[in-house]
Amino acid sequence: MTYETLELTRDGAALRVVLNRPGVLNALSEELLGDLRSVLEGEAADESVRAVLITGAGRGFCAGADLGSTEVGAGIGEILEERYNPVVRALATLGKPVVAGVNGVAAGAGLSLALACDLRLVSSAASFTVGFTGIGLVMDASCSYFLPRLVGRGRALELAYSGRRVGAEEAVALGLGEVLLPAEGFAEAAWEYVRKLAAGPTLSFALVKEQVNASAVNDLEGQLALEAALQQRAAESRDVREGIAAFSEKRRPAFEGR
Ligand code: T3D
Repeated sequence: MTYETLELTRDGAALRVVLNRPGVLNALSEELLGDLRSVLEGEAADESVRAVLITGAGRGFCAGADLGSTEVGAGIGEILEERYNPVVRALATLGKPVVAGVNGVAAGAGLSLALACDLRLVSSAASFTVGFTGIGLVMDASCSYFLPRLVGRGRALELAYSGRRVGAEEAVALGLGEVLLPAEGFAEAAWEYVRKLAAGPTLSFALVKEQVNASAVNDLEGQLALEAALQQRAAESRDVREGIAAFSEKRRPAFEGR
């Protein structure tokens, strides 16, 4: 399927989704959010796709809600439930690695999208701002969930109160992003990173993601029980047999993702 607001590229088992409204730093229109939901629930969910990269066209990653087309006021709660939250749920629960390639500024709900991905590759040209408070709103689209978990309570509040724009190096030091890459060649390096993930043991990755998601709410007993159950499933996979055979034969494993 083709989309007006997104550009999709497939290379083997890797899928790249480019937010494609560069004139407004890829701000989130109703159409873009609908398209993104459709891709996450459709193309990206297909089992032939084993890793997903989400990045932005032009000099921005995503500047949050499109303030040109959105009327912020009564009804915003419904808009969040209908347009934003399904996208966040899909990102956070898709059973494969979902990587944000933060090529430029990530603001407001654009920051939320980046934080809801499994990990963030950060271009040295990127920057991050909580944004919401700059226009008198509160964090939404999962920012209030992921931000304190990634950077800690005090830092989350400092970033939200100040609304300051954090550069790439500080962002990675704070935990807003995980891998810092040079701006020059960023698009290709990010794509290469995700293509490698797509050749990995996808079922194992999916189960690890489930473990990490559950660890946000489980106590130790709950997590130990989950580990035992999920390890049982992983141990019965074809990829485990291949991983162990490759280790014994001193070669690189050829994982199938199941
Ligand atoms: O109903 C709902 O959907 C509610 C949901 C709300 C969730 C939210 O996300 S609230 C937060 C919304 N986002 C913001 O408040 C951020 C607004 N943008 C900025 O603060 C700045 O643009 C940035 C810090 C992101 C980047 O600054 P800079 O100096 O690098 O770029 P710029 O010159 O400000 O922006 C470039 C263009 O993009 C400019 O257009 P122009 O003048 O060249 O024609 C600017 O108007 C446009 N743009 C930037 N952000 C948005 C936008 N257009 C629409 N919506 C935007 N969010």
